[in-house]
Amino acid sequence: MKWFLKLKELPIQGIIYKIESKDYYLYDEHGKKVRCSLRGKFQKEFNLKRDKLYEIDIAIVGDNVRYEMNHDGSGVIEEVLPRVNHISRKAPSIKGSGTRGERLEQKIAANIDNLVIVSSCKNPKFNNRAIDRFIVAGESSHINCCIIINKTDLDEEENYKEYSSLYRSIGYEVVESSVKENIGAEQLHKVFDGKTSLVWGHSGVGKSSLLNWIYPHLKLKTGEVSDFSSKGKHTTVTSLLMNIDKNTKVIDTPGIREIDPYGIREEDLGHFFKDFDEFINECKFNTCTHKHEPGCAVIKAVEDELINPERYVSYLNILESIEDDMNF
Ligand SMILES: Nc1nc2c(ncn2[C@@H]2O[C@H](COP(=O)(O)OP(=O)(O)OP(=O)(O)O)[C@@H](O)[C@H]2O)c(=O)[nH]1
Ligand SMILES: [Mg+2]
Ligand SMILES: [Zn+2]
Repeated sequence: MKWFLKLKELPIQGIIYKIESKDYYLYDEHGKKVRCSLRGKFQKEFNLKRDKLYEIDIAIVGDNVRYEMNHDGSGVIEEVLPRVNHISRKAPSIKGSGTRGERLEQKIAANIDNLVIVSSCKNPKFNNRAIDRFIVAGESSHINCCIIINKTDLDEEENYKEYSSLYRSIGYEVVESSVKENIGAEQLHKVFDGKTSLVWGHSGVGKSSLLNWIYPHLKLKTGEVSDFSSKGKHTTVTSLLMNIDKNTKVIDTPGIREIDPYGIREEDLGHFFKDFDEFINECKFNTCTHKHEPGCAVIKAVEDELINPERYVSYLNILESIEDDMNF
């Protein structure tokens, strides 16, 4: 063997900021962009795991990876470094796959400090059921959740205020914002600055608009909301991590239709509702699912108006969707 073949450089480290099909785009240690592919060995792992219905994402946005350079300036990912955390949902059902597709985990991003849940007062319609689902996804990954209620300019009656106080009373930070009327920027900076935040929510609520507003150099594409259905048009098509400054990263994501939290057992769901926490230990049975069991302290707290019925309905709603889930 000739000497120069042995002279293989040690792999270098980068962070994945975007994935398009089989291309993984990284920022290297100096912030330079590198396009990479995954080393073939990962493909084998993917096939094995797919058969066991475990996961479909080997490397995801926010992952720190080690890679080697090719001569043409592209790279090959050799190793995905351990994650601090990741956030995921059940992958949407794939046409023709029966229930199987629904059981896969779709990982959205890794190594995040904040899950920023964006909702809108109107256009699309305010949806607290979805907010509660996003919260469960965040809580189950032990990630700090923050709620943005955007487009306050469209709700003259200020109906959203009831929900701001509900979520604040549970302990969540809530930002009421209007990109159109320039309200809330200061508070948003406090949420984003110095952290890595994942911005998540339905299409059309204003995720990309918010980011453009507080960090104007981003120039993300934004889209109209359909007049007919009041739904967003899925303008952002791929998750994108952006370095704002040395300590601040934001990840804009495509709006999603369904948010089904992944990998949660019935008896654990209550723990991801922080407002249920102080009652759960008082339930008669420690396997209580707070649905109909006798001696349930959560049900009693709802009756006594100590837990908001809206939150309890959301809870039952999610419980129903995980009842016939895969066995862990
Ligand atoms: N009235 C009003 N409109 C807003 C506000 N924020 C955003 N919009 C509008 O809402 C529409 C959708 O905004 P986007 O930023 O593209 O929404 P998104 O959440 O990124 O949508 P996807 O990329 O499809 O997930 C655009 O027409 C924005 O101008 C707001 O505070 N008030
Ligand atoms: Mg967008
Ligand atoms: Zn109970």
